[in-house]
This record gives sequence, structure tokens and C-alpha cells, in this order.
Amino acid sequence: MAESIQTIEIGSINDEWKNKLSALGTAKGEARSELLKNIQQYAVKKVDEWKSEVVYIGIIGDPGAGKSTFINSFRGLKATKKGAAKVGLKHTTKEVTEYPHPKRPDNLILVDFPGVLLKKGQQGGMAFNIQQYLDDYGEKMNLCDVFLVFTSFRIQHNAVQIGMEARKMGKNILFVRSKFDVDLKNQEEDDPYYLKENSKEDLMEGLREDYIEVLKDVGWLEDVKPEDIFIISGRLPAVLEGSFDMPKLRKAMIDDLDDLKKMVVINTCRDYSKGMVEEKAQVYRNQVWQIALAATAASVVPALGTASVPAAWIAAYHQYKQGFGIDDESLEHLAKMTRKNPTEFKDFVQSRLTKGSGTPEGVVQAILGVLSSFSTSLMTAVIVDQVVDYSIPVIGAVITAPVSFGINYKVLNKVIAIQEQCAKDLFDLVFRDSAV
Ligand SMILES: Nc1nc2c(ncn2[C@@H]2O[C@H](COP(=O)(O)OP(=O)(O)O)[C@@H](O)[C@H]2O)c(=O)[nH]1
Ligand SMILES: [Mg+2]
Repeated sequence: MAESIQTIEIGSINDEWKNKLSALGTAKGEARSELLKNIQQYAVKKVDEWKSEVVYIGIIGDPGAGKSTFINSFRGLKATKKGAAKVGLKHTTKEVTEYPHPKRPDNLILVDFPGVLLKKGQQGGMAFNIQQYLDDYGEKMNLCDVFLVFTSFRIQHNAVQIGMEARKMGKNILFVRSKFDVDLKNQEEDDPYYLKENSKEDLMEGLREDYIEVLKDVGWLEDVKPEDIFIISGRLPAVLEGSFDMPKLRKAMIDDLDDLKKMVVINTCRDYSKGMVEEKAQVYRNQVWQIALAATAASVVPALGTASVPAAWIAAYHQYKQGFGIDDESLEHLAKMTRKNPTEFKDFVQSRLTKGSGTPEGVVQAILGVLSSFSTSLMTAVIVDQVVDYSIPVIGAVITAPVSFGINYKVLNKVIAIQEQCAKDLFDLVFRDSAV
């Protein structure tokens, strides 16, 4: 029998889970139900675990470098909105200010650290007392998961010095050079032929190389690679659309975070670039086995809702939609930001998520249609009648359930794939004729 069973690649399963699963293989009767119940509870808890995490993103740098503008855009806010950071040189921050993300204010917080301009009458680098700065702000700095160091047209020593201290605390430091839209305009003025013969990417590459040289000059002691430097525009449309290095910056911001913190960022941030959509899909795929387990266990434990489609599916479906920014609320926000028609976006998404039937893809899409209408009883019917097409073997023979782990795993992956494609197509629809 063992030979006819295929195994499914389930990503980062840990030893604890491996043990639970093999115990399940031999358990019988009561013991088996009990074990399944435990797995179910544990897995459901896991699915929601990220909601108790907090991610702090530290923002440091020169006054006027575009920090406040970025903080607003990253949170999907215009500068005039309530809760937006005050923008402009008159509004240089003197205290640490926390800017929670409006979508998940308890989970994702940008921390704006005071600027480091020398005070009037003070001269030279000596006037900036790094020890004093650390005494004042070191504790807050330590809280941050990652730092973005913003610098303007020339790099100031003090911002780099603070960054260096954060580095000593073991933090990931990303260098951001904002206002690239201004650079582009200047370049056109200064040398109209340059951009006819070279690409924007060439200009960005040149800036990155200059930047590395200056960083070394001003005392950045570590190795810096061009990919550590991010050339962006902090203007709202550019951030939403993912112009210039914005997608790479987003990816770098989450690269060093653990999986739960990654979930916080991707489930919270509104951004629509294709690179980020792919990144999100990957994080969801890594987590699918947990949801599949929850769904599997739920479908065989009578006490927890018989053989209907488990709540874990519905929870996952809606979580993904939010994460990909294709739920109604995100679409309304996007429509507002881009001054387009929310109904057009909603219809588009609805049609993408529910089209087709007959093929395996159609089955999943039928399920999606049902999921989106929230009717659990109908969903059960769809599963019983059609999911048989998915005669996916069970992992290691350890779980045999009405809706097997394999089916759950496969279908959830399909849900992610369909939503991922939908989010990418939405990007084309929304931004096809914008020029940021
Ligand atoms: N064109 C353009 N202007 C920007 C950008 N970022 C900031 N600004 C402008 O630069 C000025 C200073 O920005 P602000 O965000 O207040 O900088 P902060 O002092 O670092 O917080 C403001 O007038 C902004 O409107 C950008 O990416 N592009
Ligand atoms: Mg500011």
C-alpha cells in the first residue's frame, strides 16, 4: 500500500508536526479523535498567530529627505489626511513619533526618529552627540525590526552614524534615496539626450554607485552592495504602483523578518506591484500546510462541525483576499486613490474569481464562488460532488479524512494561485494608463 501513496511537498514542516502526524498514523478511536482535535486547535491558532505580532519599522535620516512623505504613502494616506505625518521642512520631527498603519494599527507601526540637523551655532561633526542620541532613543531603536535610512541629495554623516549604531544592535539597515522623480526631471533639464540613450535603470545604477562611494566617505564601515540601496519616489501613486526600486524595497523590508512578522506586513500593506503580489503568494504558500491540516482535522472530528468544509477555508480565503488587496474594502480604497470606479474593480475581481467550471480549475473556481457567497451548506455539496476530481493522495498515509489533507492542500494552493493572478491582472487594469 505504501508504494501507491505519493507524498506532497509541504514546505517548512517542523519536527513537532512530524511527530504529531506520525502519532496520528497509529492512533485509533478516541485517541485519534483527541489527537485530531488538538491538531485542529493548534493549526487554527497558528493561522491567526500573526495577529498578535507587532512589526516596528524605524525611519531615520536627514531632514527633508522625504521620510514623512514616505511614511504617509506607505500607509496609503495623503498628506492632508487625518493621522498623516506633517510634511515639509517646517515640520522636522524633534521627538520619536509612532505612525500606526490604519489597517492594522496594533500590528504595524512606523517609527519616525528625530532628524539630525546640526543646531544653529554648532559647528562640525562634534556638535552631534551620538551617545546622547542613543541615551534618548536607543531603547526605541532596539524595538525596531528593520531600519530605513533616508538621505537626500547628499548623504549626511549623522544619519549614517545613527544607522551604524542600529547596525551594531544587529538590525537590518536599508538605505533609501527618495525623490527619484525629481532626479528624473533634473536629468531631463540638465542633459536632454541622456534618457534617450540610456534607461531609467542606468540612471538609478549610477546613483547607487555614487551612493556607495559617499557612504564609505562618511564612515559607513560595512560592506555595501548596490542592492542595499533603494532609489524610490515617496509620492503616493509611485508607492502604490511600486515604481522604481519600491518592490525591491518592500521585499528587503520583510526578508529578515520571521514568518509571522512577514504575515503582518503582507496582510497589512496596500501595494499592488506584481513583485509584491508574488512575494505575498509565496508567504501564503509556505503556510498552506497549516491551514490544510486545520481543515483536514476539522472535517473528521464530528464535535467540530462534521464533514462540512471547515472554517479554516473561509478564514484563509478572506485573509488571502485582504492580503492581495482584492477584498471590497481594499478595492474601494484603491479606487479612491486612483480616482477610478470601485464597481469596475469589484466586477473585475468577482469575474476572475468565479469563472469556468468542469475542469479541475473550474471546480476550484466554483468553490471560490461559493466561498465568496459565504454559504457553507452549498459548499459542502460542491466538495462532495466535484472535489472527487482531485483524487490527490494523502500525505504519508497518516491522514485519511473525508476531505483529505491532499485535497485541502491542493485546493488552498489553487485558491492562492487564482487570487495571485487576479491581483496581477488587477494591477494591469488599474495602472495600465498611468505614468508615474
Ligand atoms: N517630488 C517629490 N517630492 C518629495 C518626495 N518626498 C518628499 N518630497 C517633498 O520634500 C519635502 C520634504 O519632505 P518630508 O517628507 O517632509 O521630509 P522629512 O523631513 O524627511 O520628513 C516636502 O515638500 C515633500 O513634499 C518625493 O519622493 N518626490
Ligand atoms: Mg518629517
